[in-house]
Amino acid sequence: MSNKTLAIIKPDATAKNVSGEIIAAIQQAGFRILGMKLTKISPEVAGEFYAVHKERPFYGELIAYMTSGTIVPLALQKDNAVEEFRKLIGATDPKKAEAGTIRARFGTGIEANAIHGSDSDENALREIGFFFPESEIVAVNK
Ligand code: 3AN
Repeated sequence: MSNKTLAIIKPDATAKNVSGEIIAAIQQAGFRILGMKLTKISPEVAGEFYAVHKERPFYGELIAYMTSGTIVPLALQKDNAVEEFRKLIGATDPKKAEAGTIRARFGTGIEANAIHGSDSDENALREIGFFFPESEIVAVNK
């Protein structure tokens, strides 16, 4: 069980100016921030990040959406981070997400669902390395 996960505050949430509220909810849930940046990515970079979804019907829209505005990737640490974080953000579709979860509070649709969270320990390490290639972040408390 890894203790790290990668989150991305998505363009809908940064556009609504709620990044601070989302970060507060993440910290109140006991996650420690190991890395954080505010950035905008190109279609090439987004395509590489979402390569696992290449065959999905929504891939093109997903890339267009994730490159449409500012995003905030965060490398996070907590025991059982991947599972704990997915509980905190709720279901992919904000309408189906449990009340109080980040997607229920801030998401507006299955695409504009406010936040990304890694779906496995293996992907968490790959995704953290993708946005935070500095070895000390990936290695903290390994
Ligand atoms: P999750 O982010 O909850 O792990 P995935 O891995 O199924 O969800 O999908 C990755 C991202 O692709 C989602 N966060 C969402 O933004 C987008 N997505 C998923 N399903 C759809 C869909 N049916 N239509 C449009 N976008 C979708």
